Amino acid sequence: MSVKKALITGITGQDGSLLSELLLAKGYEVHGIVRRASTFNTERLDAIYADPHERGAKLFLHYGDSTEGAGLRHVLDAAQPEEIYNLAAQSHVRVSFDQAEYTADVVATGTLRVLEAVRDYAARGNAVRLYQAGSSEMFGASPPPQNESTPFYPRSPYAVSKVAAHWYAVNYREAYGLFVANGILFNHESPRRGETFVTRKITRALARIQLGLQDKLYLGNLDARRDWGYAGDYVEAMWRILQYPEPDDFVIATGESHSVREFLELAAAHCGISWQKHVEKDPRYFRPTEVDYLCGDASKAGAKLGWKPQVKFEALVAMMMEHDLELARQERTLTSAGHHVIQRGASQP
Ligand code: NDP
Ligand code: GDR
Repeated sequence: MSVKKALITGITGQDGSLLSELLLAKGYEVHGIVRRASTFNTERLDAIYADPHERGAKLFLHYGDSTEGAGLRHVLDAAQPEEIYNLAAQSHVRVSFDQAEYTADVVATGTLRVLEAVRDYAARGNAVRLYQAGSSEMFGASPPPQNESTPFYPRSPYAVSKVAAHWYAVNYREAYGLFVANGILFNHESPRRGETFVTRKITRALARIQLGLQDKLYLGNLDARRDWGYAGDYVEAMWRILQYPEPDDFVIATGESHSVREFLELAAAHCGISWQKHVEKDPRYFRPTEVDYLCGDASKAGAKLGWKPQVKFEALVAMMMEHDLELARQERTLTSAGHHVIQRGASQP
């Protein structure tokens, strides 16, 4: 039997790396698109990357960028995938207010470039299925619970771009009969979450405070409510969406919502910190327009895909806290041995 091949854009991100591991474990050959950078940006893939010259390598990386269609077409021809997961994005909501045009280029037009490439690839006789990474941010100001019938009301350039990408995907499905499916995923986190998203920013900082490595944590709006799940469960949902017999759109969520303050309280309790002494508000972390309350209804995914989240909120917070406490312990060991450890991202959004 021939090995199934998948292509992942955004493979170096939180979801891309977790999805790669899932697909490799299922026996897939995995291809990923990586941006050229002057420093290494493949850290999340280190555990699974083998030199392609080695026998039995199953993970292959190709240079490319969502802002360029020609390169994408070359990668499709080289990789010959049956499944494509379009995860590449400038995915930070706050940053999208500062880099609105770039965000639209990568998130909205970037998806259009993938769809155009897939359209031609399919026209050459290739059977292919495409997963488009949609977001609960598309619901924005629409009140909860949000499901597949909830109207979109995006509140940031990022969210507007994701709505455009969603409708491009629906249009290409209807116009050209392509297998294109949208996952509308609510926030999902893990120890691999980027350090400028609020959950990881909190767990990294509290761990360092606990170990005496820093004193303050600057945050924005603590009242926003999010439906936070575990990223490992959500990449499983992406795969299931593409195995479903027809292309369709699915909300993926836990159905439970918590405020940023609740996340902070639980994380602080886990490491025995009184967070009020350390947390200060900084206006630059507030957004010009905020999404106040997200809580998803994933009953369609439950009924049709048999998907349900495995990791509860409390376990997610504990998992991230434990991971970052270990990182902070390692950092303290180095510091006490006289090494200078650079704390990355301290002044980023
Ligand atoms: P990350 O920000 O961790 O990863 C984004 C990925 O996109 C990285 O591999 C990044 O590369 C890549 N990328 C960024 N810009 C470009 C570009 N111009 N060309 C090619 N690749 C690019 O995001 P997540 O893994 O958390 O999310 C995956 C997808 O799911 C994204 O589309 C996101 O918007 C969406 N999403 C995420 C949710 C979440 O809660 N995590 C919820 C709903 C949707 P590099 O490493 O070089 O920066
Ligand atoms: P979000 O995630 O915007 O929901 O987008 P983020 O973790 O950035 O913000 C969640 C909430 O926390 C509030 N907040 C802060 N956020 C950040 N980043 N930094 C802070 O200091 C801070 N203080 C308070 C925010 O205002 C917000 O209300 C994520 C991304 O992964 C998107 O790509 C994805 O589509 C959505 O989740 C679903």
